[in-house]
Amino acid sequence: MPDRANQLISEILRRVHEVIVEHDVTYEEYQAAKQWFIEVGEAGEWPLFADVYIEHVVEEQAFGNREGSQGTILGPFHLPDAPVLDAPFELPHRPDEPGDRTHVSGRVTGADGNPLADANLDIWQADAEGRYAGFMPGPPDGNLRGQVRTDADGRYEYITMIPGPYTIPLDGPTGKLTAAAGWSPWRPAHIHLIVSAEGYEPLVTQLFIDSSDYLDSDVASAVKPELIVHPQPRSDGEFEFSYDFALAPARTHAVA
Ligand code: MBD
Ligand code: FE
Repeated sequence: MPDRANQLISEILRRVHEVIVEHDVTYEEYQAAKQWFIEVGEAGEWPLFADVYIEHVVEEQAFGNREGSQGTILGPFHLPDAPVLDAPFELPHRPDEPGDRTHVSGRVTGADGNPLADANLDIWQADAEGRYAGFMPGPPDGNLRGQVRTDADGRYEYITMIPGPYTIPLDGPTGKLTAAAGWSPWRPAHIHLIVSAEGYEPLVTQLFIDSSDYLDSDVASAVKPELIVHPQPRSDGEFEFSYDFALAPARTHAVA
C-alpha cells in the first residue's frame, strides 16, 4: 500500500506542478486557490465538490464494463435507514407536496433476466423545487426518501412526485468555482436509487426525467442515455413510467 499511495500522490502532485509551470500560475492565483480550499472545508462542501466533479470518472472506471443496467454516481445526499414502505408504497411527503404525482413500476432481474424476489430499492430524490430533505431548508426530514421491495415476480411499484432540477449552492465555494469557470451549476431532474439483492452487485443509479432541462449539461456529468425515463400523463391527471433494473452477479472474492 505505501507503493500505491506513493505512486498516486506523486502523480497527482506532478500534474499540479505541471499546470503551474505550463500556465505560469502567479502567487496571487496560488493564494486564491489555497483560500478556496480552506473555504470548501469550512462550508462542508468537500462531499459536494468531489461528487460533482470527480465521482463520475470513478464510477465509469469501476463499473463501466459491468453486466446489467447502467449505474451512475451516488452523490452527497443519500441517507441510510430510510423507512421500508408498505403497500401502496408511496414515498413520504408533505400533505401539500408540490409537483406532479407519478406512479413508477418495473422489474428487478439478474443480468440473465431471472426475476429477483425481495430485492430492495432504496430511493431518494429532491422535491419539485430541487431541495433534498436533511440538507436544505424546505422539506421536512425524511421527505421523499424510502425503500420498497420486489414481489415474488421481481416486480416493484411506488408513488412519488416528479422532482425538479437541482442547482448546487451558488454562494458557496463550489458554486463560485463553477461560476468562475463559466459553467452551468444545474443538475437535470433525477431520482436516486440503490437496487440490491442477495448474491448480486448493488446498483447505484439515477433515473433522469426526459422533460427536464439540463440533460445535456449536467454539472455532475452523470447522465447516461439509458437512464432517461419518459413519464406519461394518465387520465386521472397523474403520471406513470416504468423502468427495469438488471443486476450483475456479486463478484466472488478470493479467499484470504
Ligand atoms: C445532487 O443532487 C447529486 O445527485 C449529485 C451527484 C451532486 C450534487 C447534487
Ligand atoms: Fe441528486
